[in-house]
Amino acid sequence: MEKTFLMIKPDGVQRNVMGDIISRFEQKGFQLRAGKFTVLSQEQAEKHYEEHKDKPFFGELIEFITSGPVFAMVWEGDNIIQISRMMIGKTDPIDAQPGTIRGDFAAHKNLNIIHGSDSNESAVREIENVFTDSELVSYEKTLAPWI
Ligand code: RTP
Ligand code: MG
Repeated sequence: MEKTFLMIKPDGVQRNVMGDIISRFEQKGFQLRAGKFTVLSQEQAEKHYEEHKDKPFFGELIEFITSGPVFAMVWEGDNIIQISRMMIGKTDPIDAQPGTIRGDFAAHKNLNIIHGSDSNESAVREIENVFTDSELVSYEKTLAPWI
């Protein structure tokens, strides 16, 4: 089973859409393994976005992602990385389709509500950056074996 790191960004927290976003992943049939409401440190933020460290928008991105609380989560499910990226929608809300999280809630590229890992390698790095192994909870979903 694949795991991904999803994080409701500071704007998503401020906009009061955390419940709706979590509902979407629950209703899809994915399983929550861990959650942490926290403010990322400078070091965690730089590690999280390390692939963008040479981009001109890096400073602004780090400032934004550390500007307030985020809700960091680990979710699990078949092909969850690809499917959750589809549910999140394109980076720029101009391109994000209605029905996606960014298509429904975001109006600006820098305020796009949620992060989702883009590969298994990123997911492993991003999860380790915020969670310890013992913070990942394993449990059986006994009510819906058909999902
Ligand atoms: P994220 O990592 O936050 O989930 O977003 P993403 O994969 O859809 O997009 P990515 O290319 O990884 O970019 C990370 C975040 O940087 C901001 N960005 N600004 N000014 C710009 O041209 C620019 N490009 C990207 C966005 O807020 C994006 O979510
Ligand atoms: Mg990204």
